[in-house]
Amino acid sequence: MVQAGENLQVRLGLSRTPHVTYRMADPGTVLTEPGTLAAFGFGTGSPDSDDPRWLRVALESFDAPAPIELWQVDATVVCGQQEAVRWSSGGGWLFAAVEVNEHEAGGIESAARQAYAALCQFMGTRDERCVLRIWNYIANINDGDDDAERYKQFCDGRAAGLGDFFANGFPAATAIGHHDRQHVLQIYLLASADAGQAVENPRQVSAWRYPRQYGRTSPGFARAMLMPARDALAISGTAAVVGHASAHEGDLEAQLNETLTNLEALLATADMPAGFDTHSPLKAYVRHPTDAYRVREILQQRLPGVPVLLMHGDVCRRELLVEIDGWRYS
Ligand code: 3EB
Repeated sequence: MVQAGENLQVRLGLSRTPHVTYRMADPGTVLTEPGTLAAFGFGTGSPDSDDPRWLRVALESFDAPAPIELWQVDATVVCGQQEAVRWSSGGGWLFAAVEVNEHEAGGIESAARQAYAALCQFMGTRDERCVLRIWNYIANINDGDDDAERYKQFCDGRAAGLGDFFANGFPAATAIGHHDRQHVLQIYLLASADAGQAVENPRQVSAWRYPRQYGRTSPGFARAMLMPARDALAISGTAAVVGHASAHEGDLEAQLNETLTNLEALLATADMPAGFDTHSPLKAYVRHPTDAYRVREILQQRLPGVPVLLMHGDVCRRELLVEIDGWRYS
């Protein structure tokens, strides 16, 4: 039987958002399941695979063993590699990933420029033109001071590589640091043949309007992206930023509370139901491993039953101790 919702989506030609879940499994198993668009392992201990849909993210998880993250669509998936870009597509959805070794590129700024230029060039060959969501994982993101901080160099290179690619609006994004000794910049995205709707947080200054004190090049990202079929909200990396300022310096619990308030503001702005549920996977990036237990405890209490993957990750502002991103399905 065809449900009303599916029927509507068929009529409008908008495909249902990929189903994102965490699961204890091997890449070999999940990659043979029909409809697997992408699968992610976390940490240097996670398995490797040559399949273009598999990405081993350099961030370590505090969950041991860590589950795999799975993106699944209701369609046949094809995949391949085109120069530096690994990709897969199905049902109007596109996954694309690029990894650039900083050493070979000549530093973080040129790695970011090369990576984004490669992604833009690849996107020009595709029908799935609408980039809805991007993830950026960067080694030692806070090394260097002021304008020389690596995150700021990354922002410069990203903007240079993109040119005017996002002139019509930025996708939702995450940019998080890790401590892998190999400095490989990892970037991956989800795109669609159909446009989504960017969502800003009324409690926050839009990132592309951040004042000069946060860097020469404002980060280009939307706070969240409503998916084309309006069946899910992709939530950008969200931290204790109010206005443009970092709030509650040095206070983990207050930062986490402020972050949760920001997440609720995004849901309300997007007309999504309040709160998170058992189908809405989140990630919490925690700067100090010694804070992981406390973050888990608070999130279990505040978001009962919600799948939260706890990651060791550095937020791009040194004073921020925790950041959350993820999905809210309606
Ligand atoms: C913030 O609110 C935190 O540079 O792409 C969050 C999400 C942050 C994405 C990015 C940065 C980015 O400003 C930092």
